Amino acid sequence: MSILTEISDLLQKGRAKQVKELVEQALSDGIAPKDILNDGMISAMMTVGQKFKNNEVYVPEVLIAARAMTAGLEVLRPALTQAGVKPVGKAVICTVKGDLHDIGKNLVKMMFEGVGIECVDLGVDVDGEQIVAAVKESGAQIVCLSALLTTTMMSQKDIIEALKAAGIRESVKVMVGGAPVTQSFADEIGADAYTQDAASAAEVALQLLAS
Ligand code: B1M
Repeated sequence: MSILTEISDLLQKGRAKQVKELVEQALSDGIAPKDILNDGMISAMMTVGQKFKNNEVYVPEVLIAARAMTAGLEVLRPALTQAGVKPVGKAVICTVKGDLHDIGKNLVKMMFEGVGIECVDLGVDVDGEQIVAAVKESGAQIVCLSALLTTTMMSQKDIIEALKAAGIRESVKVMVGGAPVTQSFADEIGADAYTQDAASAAEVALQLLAS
């Protein structure tokens, strides 16, 4: 069994300690961090999601798999975020109101930090009022909104409306993402950018900062 298959297998079983150790080993074997992330970890979470959908596993199993993913991500963090990158901008980042999924949001944050974008991380279940206050306080140029549930996607729109109501919509670029979000939804709610994954989000954020 390849080490990436082993990581995937252990992650699905929620074995956080072993996932951590194997991610360390994979890095010291010279496997590219993005391959560990995509082929060992994200694909494993997709499998867990599919099993959850089919009622083959339930919330507790999903939760322990998520914990194992978080443990593995912590080991990957230094490899994904090169130390000493000069700050090029600032982003306020969160998972939106009603939504507690934070793995994708944390990944976006890591990728942003990796290209030198400082992040004000508001965590999960965040509403427009909190975003408006954080943008005013931090002077961030980008707002990054993650939503994983079809029922919380509209919270992204609510936050854009809150930015408009506060008169600061034009001072920030709003980026949206998360599994159910699409380019057409992003267009519909008036976001400035949508990307499917965290690495492209960082690339697009750099373009937005440069424009
Ligand atoms: Co939940 N969950 N969950 N869950 N969960 C999903 C999302 C689901 C698709 C599972 C399924 O049915 N197949 C389903 C949603 C269905 C829907 O709305 N269509 C679901 C459900 C139903 C629920 C509950 C309602 C279950 C319940 O209680 N009955 C509940 C809701 C709680 C709440 O939020 N209010 C719930 C709870 C949970 C746990 C707490 C157990 C746990 C979350 C733990 C945590 O995050 N700390 C959990 C998990 C882990 C999942 C799955 C299995 C995995 C999500 C994940 O972390 N993926 C998920 C199934 C799936 O997604 N296939 C599922 C890995 C992560 C790297 O991917 O976050 O998509 P993702 O991020 C990607 C991209 O989307 C993108 O970048 C990343 C890749 O590079 N991205 C962005 C994300 N944000 C971005 C922002 C950007 C740009 C890109 O710019 C701003």
